[in-house]
Amino acid sequence: MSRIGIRTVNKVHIIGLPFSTYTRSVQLFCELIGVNYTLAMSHADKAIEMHDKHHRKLHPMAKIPILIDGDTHLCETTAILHYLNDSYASGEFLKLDPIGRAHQLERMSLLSHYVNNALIRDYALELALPKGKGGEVRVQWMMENKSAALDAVKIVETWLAENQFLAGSTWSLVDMMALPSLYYVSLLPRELALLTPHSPLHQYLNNVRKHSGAKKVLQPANINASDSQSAKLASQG
Ligand SMILES: N[C@@H](CCC(=O)N[C@@H](CS)C(=O)NCC(=O)O)C(=O)O
Repeated sequence: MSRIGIRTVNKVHIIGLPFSTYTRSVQLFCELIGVNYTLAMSHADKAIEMHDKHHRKLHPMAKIPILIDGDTHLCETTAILHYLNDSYASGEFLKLDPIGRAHQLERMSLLSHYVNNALIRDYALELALPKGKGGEVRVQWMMENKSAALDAVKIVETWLAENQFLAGSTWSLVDMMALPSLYYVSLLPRELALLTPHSPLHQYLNNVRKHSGAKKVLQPANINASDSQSAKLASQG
């Protein structure tokens, strides 16, 4: 597979919300490869309301993030990360050998289809955007989902038993896909914690946050549950 090589870029625009995990995956990658970006729920200077007509034009399922690069708009985090990697990072963040690459793609797919949902949508998000009556946190619901979330943590811990990063000895797109969710999980209060004190995830998160760009993105979320964009995000999970 040929590498496409580094292009120069003035600035890309990420349509998203700063606390959204997938938005953060794209933001994190831009920070790591030094691509300048803006981030807002807007397109061409027009505000976008979550799920509105404009939003659906850019993403048929009205999800975030969406990347704007000149005339190109692209949705779905995996596709966006691939595009940025090939266009602005010489493809360095995925292996080139077919099996090494396929294993990395396998992990990205496991994360985006199962692991991240078990950790965030079906567990941690409830604390930030509770869906109980009168805005109460559904603790019982979280407890019912806890064993699936713990299984998801174990999957990622197994990967870390092999290497310092999630799919090899250096950063890869797998780390981008996982880090925002794993960071949020590390902030859970003790009574709802998913990580044991000895989890290798603590060391991993400490290591990656030594990178100034990673530290900038991996910060506690500032979520206002009464904000309409956040409420719409919560309503879909
Ligand atoms: N498959 C999408 C998932 C993105 C996603 O679920 N984004 C969440 C925010 S982290 C979202 O847009 N939620 C709003 C909704 O589901 O309506 C991707 O990989 O980008």
